[in-house]
Amino acid sequence: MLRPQDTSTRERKPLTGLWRFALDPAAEGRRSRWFAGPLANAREMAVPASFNDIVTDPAVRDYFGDVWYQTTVRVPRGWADQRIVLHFESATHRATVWVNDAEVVSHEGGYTPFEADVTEHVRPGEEARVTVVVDNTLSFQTIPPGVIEDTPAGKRQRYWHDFFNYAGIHRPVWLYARPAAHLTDITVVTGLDGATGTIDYTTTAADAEGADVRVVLRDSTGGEVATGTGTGGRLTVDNVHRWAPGDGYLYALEVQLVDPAGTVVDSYHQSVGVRTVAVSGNRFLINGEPFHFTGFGMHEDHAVIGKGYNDAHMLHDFELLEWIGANSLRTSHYPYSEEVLDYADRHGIVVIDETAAVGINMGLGGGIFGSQGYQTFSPDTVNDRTREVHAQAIRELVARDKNRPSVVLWSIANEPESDTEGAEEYFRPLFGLTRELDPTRPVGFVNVMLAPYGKCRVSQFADVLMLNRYYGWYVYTGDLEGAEQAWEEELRGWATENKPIIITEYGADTYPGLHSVTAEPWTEEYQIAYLDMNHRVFDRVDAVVGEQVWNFADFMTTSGIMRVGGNKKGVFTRDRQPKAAAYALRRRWRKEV
Ligand code: BDP
Repeated sequence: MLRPQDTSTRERKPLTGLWRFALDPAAEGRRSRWFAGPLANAREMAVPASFNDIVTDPAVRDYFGDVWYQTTVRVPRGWADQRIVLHFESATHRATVWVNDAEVVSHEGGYTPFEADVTEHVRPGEEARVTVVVDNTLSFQTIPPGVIEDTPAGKRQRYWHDFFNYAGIHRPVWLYARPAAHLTDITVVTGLDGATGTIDYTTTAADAEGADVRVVLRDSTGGEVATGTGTGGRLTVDNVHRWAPGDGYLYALEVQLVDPAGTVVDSYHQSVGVRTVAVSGNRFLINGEPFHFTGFGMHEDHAVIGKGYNDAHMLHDFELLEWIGANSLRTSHYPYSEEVLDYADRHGIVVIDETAAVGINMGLGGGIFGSQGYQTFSPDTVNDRTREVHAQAIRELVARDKNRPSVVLWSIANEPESDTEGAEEYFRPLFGLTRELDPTRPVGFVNVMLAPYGKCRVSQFADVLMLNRYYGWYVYTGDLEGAEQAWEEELRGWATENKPIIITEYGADTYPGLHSVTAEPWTEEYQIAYLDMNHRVFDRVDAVVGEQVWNFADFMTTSGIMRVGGNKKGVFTRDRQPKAAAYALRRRWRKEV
């Protein structure tokens, strides 16, 4: 699927703004055909945004089930003779869409795009009604998983991940026009041979019999540097300007579909960063050079808009990353907006790209978030069907982000149960699938404390070890000396595996403004002392090639005795003010005193 673009042959129109919105607690909307007319008893809702925190009604905030969104769009009159497509960058966690009275598409998974050709259902120059039912329910067969429990007070949604289940239409929606004969996909794989860069491209097209493909590669000033013909081929660039961490240099590949008369019938622009990624022994190499990750696990999370995409927030978060000296981030715990990845591509920020497979671990959830009594892998819980949904999530993530130079590593799950036979069986094929889909990038998953060195049965499949550890927080709380010893001992065990190790989470909840002379947990002083202890350990273990603090900023979670207005492990507060640890990290990462 190619993302909507304005080119010489394509045009797009955003459907963002205020839509009509209604809850459907009795799940009657589909049966009663709510899509067949103006949505009754609707309130206004912003798109993109999570719906949860916009209104004051607790019934909306904690709602699970179907919610309905509706808008009308006037189809540009100039789009006659074009194919007209309706495109969603995401709808969390699943959606079905109608255009006027016709059902046009359904999609499972809250963080990847989907679209439908709606040409037969609209008329250029006229208005069309777009209705979407979004369902945010989580079950054992969804990614992430959850369960609806019957309680004396009614049904409750439980889940095993530590962030609020924000839902809605979180990202832009587009109506766009493309030609009947059109490009459907482009793949680029880059290589380096000394100072020469190579770009292997492949393209696919639809309804394009007899058409040929022409490609033109331009540098950042628009100068032509290479051309090619054919649906696939190799371009070479002498004295190539490499994409590198901190230097997000992009070439622009224009792909043209040309009919037998020589007319360009479709044109699409693919940005290309020429770089290589490899793992060699315990080193992670970008362009053949060892790379050390600094940065954070993050969240798409802001006051009021929840997980909704916003240009200003996106830019500001990247400003803070730059300020603090972060060269990388992990899209914990789901694929982030494409706009975020675009920025990372343009600015040389290195990305660990993660699926939404978080919380496949009922042992962990039982301890921390209060949902006990389930076995993780079983025919009634996380099962073969779940794995197929997970596989599809991996396919869609790779399809979406495969051409991005910023993405250097796939993380196919966060903290799943990984010390059991069931886990080994569940994950083996998913690693195989990911490698088959993308042979060019390392693959890993994020290991949890409950499956320490010597116990984990899934890390054998990973190219890179990603570890989340909370020595000095969940264990050895307040005892940084004990934590330091135990942590180093475990890490030295992992180091014997001769793989690069990235510490993908280490962090301590910190209430901004809370201080103590002796470092007490929850104080700003403790957060600094905790990070310092971790850094001493990392600096002593050669295999550690990355440190990503949990978390960039405080974020919203479900309520619970472990959380105070959300998770407070942020180095920045939720409104992006620095805690004292931010300055300490800045000194370490920017090597400034
Ligand atoms: C890990 C999870 C992360 C949590 C974090 C924490 O990967 O999502 O928010 O710990 O407890 O278990 O703060």
